[in-house]
Amino acid sequence: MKTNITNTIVAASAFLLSAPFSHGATVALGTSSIVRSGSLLTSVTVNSTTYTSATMVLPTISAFAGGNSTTLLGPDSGQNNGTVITYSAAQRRAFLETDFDLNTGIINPSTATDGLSGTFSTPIKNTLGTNFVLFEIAPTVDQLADRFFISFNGGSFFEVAGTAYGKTNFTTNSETLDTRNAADNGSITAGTLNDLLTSNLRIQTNFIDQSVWGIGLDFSDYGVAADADVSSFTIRAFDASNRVDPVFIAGLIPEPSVALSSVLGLAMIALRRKR
Ligand SMILES: [Ca+2]
Ligand SMILES: [Ca+2]
Ligand SMILES: [Ca+2]
Ligand SMILES: [Ca+2]
Repeated sequence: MKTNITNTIVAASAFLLSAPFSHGATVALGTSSIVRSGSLLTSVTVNSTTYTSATMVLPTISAFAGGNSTTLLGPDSGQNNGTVITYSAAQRRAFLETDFDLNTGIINPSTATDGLSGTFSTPIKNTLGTNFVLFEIAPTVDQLADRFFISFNGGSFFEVAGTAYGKTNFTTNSETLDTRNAADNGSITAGTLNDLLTSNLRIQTNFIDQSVWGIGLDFSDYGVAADADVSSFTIRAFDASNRVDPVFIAGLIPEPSVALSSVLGLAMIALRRKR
């Protein structure tokens, strides 16, 4: 009996000590993990740490190859399918590079190894725990978010499972845009980033109400050494039925308090083990 109680206390202590500092696993970012104002993401909370625009680094998109012609998710313009939309290259880039808007994204990359690549102007250090977040859209009714492959710093590709996401409480109010040929008489698949940024655009579907799902990744699970800097990533579609649709991607800059609490947590665990 005494042993059972002791075991229980030891197990409970280990849980309490490890839970706030847990790391090394993929984190589902659901409703309780985000704060937003309408469609705009205000903060993301991972492992008890809250990240804001001050501590999230959005990527600069460096390469793209579409899996089909529908590769931009824009805010609802209120216009019909087939309407011409004129977005500048900067406006298209903003969908993933600068806005915190869950209604916009660069979607449906191909299965090619340069599907959707980005760089971080400030390298993201692989500190303990989650380092990278991604939000994508999936149909609201009983569908999982898209699984995909990801590589950091040009390393090996790893699968991220569709079951690993959390479902947020946000549903998009967006429209999808098709890239079109120069004569604007047919849709084309954007084979390059330049195609994506400069092709003619028309509304493909004028109302997309899909759930936004979020996931947090720990670089350590993807072949990155502890404390190494990550300056680039590449995402590619899992297959033609699973083409991920990112609406927000960011690297996380640890706040000083995070590093300190992690160190304190490890120190406490070490002390317990010594006893
Ligand atoms: Ca966006
Ligand atoms: Ca990490
Ligand atoms: Ca999707
Ligand atoms: Ca898709």
